[in-house]
Amino acid sequence: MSQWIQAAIALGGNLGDSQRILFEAVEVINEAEGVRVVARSHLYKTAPVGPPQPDYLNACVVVETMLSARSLLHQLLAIENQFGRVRQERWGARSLDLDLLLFGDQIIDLPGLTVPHPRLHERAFVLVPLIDIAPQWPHPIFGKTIAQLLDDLPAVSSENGPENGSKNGIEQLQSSFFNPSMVRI
Ligand code: GSY
Repeated sequence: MSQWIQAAIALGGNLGDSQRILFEAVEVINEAEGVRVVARSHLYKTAPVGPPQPDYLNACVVVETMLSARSLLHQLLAIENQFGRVRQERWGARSLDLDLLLFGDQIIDLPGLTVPHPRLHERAFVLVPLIDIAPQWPHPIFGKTIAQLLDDLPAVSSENGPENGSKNGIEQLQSSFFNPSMVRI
């Protein structure tokens, strides 16, 4: 019998109607065969990391899945394409980015599939949403929880933040859809 495994996914976008795209992408993830969304974070406006470009909207979800990590990644890439993923340059603006962050406690290093995501622990725009829904999830390599990884992150200067100068370059948006639902890890 196949086992349900919990996985964490990051969503981001800064081209087009990002709020609508992120909402709909979560719905499509939830409708995928063998995948159900069990927790979703708040929605955040975040300062871009990379070349100058518009602010991003970021969020995270936790899913339970019967798929392998490779199959789940293929589903995420198909959903990115379904939303007409546009990416002008590496690290540049895009309509939808879906990153597989964590897959249970598994460590996977195969061509095209690295889990945990290799930059998960460096990115406030990922850790802040993830902490809404999975603060105690241990990073399988570093052995620290998501909350500890965020604590370890150097504070980002407000000069680099979104226009309003919010803390860590991250502003939580009000949204009735992206209200955090916690999941026990
Ligand atoms: O890696 C995801 C795409 N991306 C982002 C993002 O999602 N949010 C922020 N704030 N900066 C980013 N730079 C890149 S590339």
